[in-house]
Amino acid sequence: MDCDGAYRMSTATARAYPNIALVKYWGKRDETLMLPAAGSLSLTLDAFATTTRVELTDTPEYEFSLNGVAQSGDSLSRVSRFLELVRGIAGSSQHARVTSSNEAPTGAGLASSASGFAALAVAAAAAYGLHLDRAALSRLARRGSGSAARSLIDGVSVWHAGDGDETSFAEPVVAPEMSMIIVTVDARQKAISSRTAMRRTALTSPFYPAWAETTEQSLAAMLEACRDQDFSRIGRITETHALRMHALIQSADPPIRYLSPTSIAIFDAVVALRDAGVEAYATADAGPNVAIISRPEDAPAVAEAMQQYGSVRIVGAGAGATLIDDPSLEATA
Ligand code: 2P0
Repeated sequence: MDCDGAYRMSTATARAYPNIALVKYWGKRDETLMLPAAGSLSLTLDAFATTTRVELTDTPEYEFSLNGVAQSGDSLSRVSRFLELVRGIAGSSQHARVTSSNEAPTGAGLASSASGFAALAVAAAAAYGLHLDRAALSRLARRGSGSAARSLIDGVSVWHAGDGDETSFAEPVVAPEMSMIIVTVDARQKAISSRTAMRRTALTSPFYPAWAETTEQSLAAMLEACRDQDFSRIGRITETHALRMHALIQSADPPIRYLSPTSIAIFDAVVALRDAGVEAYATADAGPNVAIISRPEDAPAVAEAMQQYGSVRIVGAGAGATLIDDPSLEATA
């Protein structure tokens, strides 16, 4: 409280980018603390930003607007639960108004929950007056959405499974320069959220224990490949691990399938590109869109070959979530 008895209003704005995993996160070993079944590794992008402003208020509830639309239901309660956590750490009694805008289509498998909670973690921590280092911000973002832990970090990062809350955060990994060619096959919201699908997979797939174990092996191999600046090995691990994840998801009961016939055609086209001498490797998240990695000099050729499958964008390594000067957020509903 200020001396005049009014609560001091504090506002902060942050920008974060999505990340695309090359070694995937799929499943939690602790849903409350959001600890993953295994570690993962990703590239934070330089496109599809989320910009989020958090203003402390004297209102009786949290408020959340996304792309100019006031949110309610699950979307609001997920943000409110996260803010409750931040407020508790800060020892504050104030609520907050969150105003967010996404450049990527929300829920279309372009990891908007990663950029969303990374930006929210950074802005909320600042608005509530918390001074957290990068690892602590990554841990905080993880509580909102697992993959958000990695969007705190520039470029390639590893999110350690850790042995508890304190050790499960992302940190930078030195890796060769790569481009990512994003092929958007379908920008609509997916039918089954990652969180629901992960839970079903963990509960019902007979392959899940093997997935958790082999993902740690894939991660160790990937870290070695990054250290050796071995793009070909990075690519092979990326594509194999993506297809393993989708095989796992399809083995849930009832089964879940995110890849569409067009997604499969793109995976095949990437193999054909390699046969023709252009080294590219495909991955896909919880949706039909496909992300392809290549050396930067090969990206235009890959993009050209993908035009027939959807809208194509070449992106590169971007910055971890950070505070920015408060812009006027445009309503882009
Ligand atoms: C990843 N995905 O590693 C994997 C690959 C999608 C496929 O992390 O429940 O939105 O909020 O922790 O982070 C998507 O899952 O799930 C995801 P929660 P999240 O990027």
